This record gives sequence, C-alpha cells and structure tokens, in this order.
Amino acid sequence: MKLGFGLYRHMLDEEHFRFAKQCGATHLVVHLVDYFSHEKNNKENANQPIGESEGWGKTGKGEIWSVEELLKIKAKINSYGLEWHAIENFDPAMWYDVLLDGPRKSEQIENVKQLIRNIGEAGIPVFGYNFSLAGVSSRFQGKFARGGAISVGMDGVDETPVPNGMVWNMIYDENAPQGTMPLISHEELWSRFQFFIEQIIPVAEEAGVIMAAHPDDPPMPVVRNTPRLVYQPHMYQKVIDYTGSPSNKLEFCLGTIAEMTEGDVYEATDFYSKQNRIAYIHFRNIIGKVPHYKEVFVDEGDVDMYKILRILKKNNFNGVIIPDHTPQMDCSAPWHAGMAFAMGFMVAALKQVDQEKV
Ligand SMILES: [Mn+2]
Repeated sequence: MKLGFGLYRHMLDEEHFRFAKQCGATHLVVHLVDYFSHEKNNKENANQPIGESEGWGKTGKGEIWSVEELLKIKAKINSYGLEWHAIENFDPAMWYDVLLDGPRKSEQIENVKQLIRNIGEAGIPVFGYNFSLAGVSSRFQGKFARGGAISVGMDGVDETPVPNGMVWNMIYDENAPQGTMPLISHEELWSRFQFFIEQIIPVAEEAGVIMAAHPDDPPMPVVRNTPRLVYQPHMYQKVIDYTGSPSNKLEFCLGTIAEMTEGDVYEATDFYSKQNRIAYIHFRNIIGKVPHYKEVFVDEGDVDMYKILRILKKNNFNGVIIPDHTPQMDCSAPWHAGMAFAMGFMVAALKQVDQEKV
C-alpha cells in the first residue's frame, strides 16, 4: 500500500508539495477543478468546499486540460520527489449534459474522451469521478470532532430542488431560465450512467487510465430532489458489472461507505478489494449513519481503521490511500494540523500492519 495526499488546485505550489512529502506521502491525488470561487469559501483556510443550496460557485469554462498543462504540473510534482497518482473530479462544465441527458451530450462525451486520452498521454494512471446530479450536499459545519474540532456532519437531508443552470453543486449557466431540475427516476439515472461508462471505459483502457467511481456523499437515495447512484455498498457492484475492463474501478471512500444504512464497511472493503476493483482509498472516519452522522478524527470514529488495513493487506491491495477530509484543529494552521494528524496516524498504522503476519 502507498500513502498519498490530496491537494486542491490552489495548493499546487512548493509549500504544499513539501508539506505532503513531509507528512510521509509518496503519491498525490490532485483536484484541478476550482471549488472555491464562491466568496463564502475562503481559499486561505479551505478544508473542503461547503456551501448550502446555492452551491460552490461557478464552474470553469469547460475546456479540457491539455497534455502540456498536465505535464507541466507533473514535472513540478516529480521535482519534489512525489508521484502523480490521480486526478479527482470533472469540472461540471465539461460534462453537465452527460449528467443531465441534455442537448450537448454527444459533443461533451467526445470532449471527455479526449480528456481521458490527454491524461493517459501525460502518464497519470487514475481518474476519479462522481456521477451525481446534486453532488455533495446537505452537510454543515460544527464542533463535531474530539475537543470541539470543527468538521462537517449531516442532520437531515436538503430537499431544496437544484436550480436550472446548476449541477454537482456548481453553476454552469448563469443565464439559465427560471425553474428547477426535473425529478427523474433511479432507472433513468442508471441509464445515463450506462451511456457514460460504455462510452468512456474503452477509451480509458486504450489510454491506460483507470476510471474510479466515488460513491454518493452523503449516501441517501434522494438528495435535493435528485436520485443517487451508489448509496448502499452493494450498488458499487452494478458499476463494476457494466464492464469487466480493468479500467473500471472504484474511488473507495471509507467514510461514505460507513455512513450507508445497509451492509458493513469491512465486508465491502473485503468484497471489492478481493475483486481488485479499488483504484484508491479515501481514508476517513465518521460517527453515525445517514441522515445523522459526523466526520471525526481518524482514530475516534465508528470504523476500526486497522481492521480495514488488515483486510486490504490480506487481499494484496497495493494502491494508494489518502486522508480525504479531516477535522480542523484549533491553531494558526487548522487544515495543515488536521491533515498532519491524519497522516501521522496513517504512517504508523501502515507500518504496524505491514510488519504483522497475516
Ligand atoms: Mn470521499
């Protein structure tokens, strides 16, 4: 197993590369979408984007990331002794009509295919994505973790319908006509997903890129009047079953899976790692289940993280684990302290489990 670190776009600089390396990371998972353009989300202390029904702000313009741009970032990452393991998330501007089954769907799916080819050409092995209309939603901040550390939680579901011009928490069209996203069935959502996966996976396979699906966060059947794709552990199998390609894998989020009302996070970890379908892991802990849960420090939640690592070791998982989000600690650098705490735990736990006999 390898230890990775996740960085947002505005963190792609010397200070953060050094910080990741100092925390023990060998690999990086990078977000290239700017989620922090909204005035309420302060980049200086950007733990994770939050924001209520109005979302996270505007999308980019929809241009795909070029090979040149990716190689430039990669060279910088490599110069700090780190490997670029994955990009996380599409900009909604690139594929909103793929999600919404809108008029620009065929144009956008071709763009997305080119993006995947670019990522392959730049030598980035994994692309993580979240096939979701409402995106991450219904969560709010509070002093939920040990000692009153600020983290996020959920207490009931946001039922505000998504306005026209918004998808996945971001505004792609400011001039959209008044109105809201129409309610569709789960079957309709799965059929949109099927179109996406059947178009993309052959391209990804040829490009040498692994597509990795994140489950719905929070994992509720319906959020903001939109159906969700993967909100129970067994639903991941349906994602996998669309194609046996080794390019069709999971961005396995332990926190989200533990929040699900059915199944068991240990069984799910065993089941999917046995099939070699986990591309990388979001290693975070929580207390509770939807619709009432809190994100907490990695050592204080419902999940026994050592047990998870032992299962992964037993099934020869050799991918990357990253800390996902963590509570923020009271000091002058709350994000850094939270991340360093999680990474310290992960370094120690990996060492311990590595040296144990199975
Ligand atoms: Mn996650």
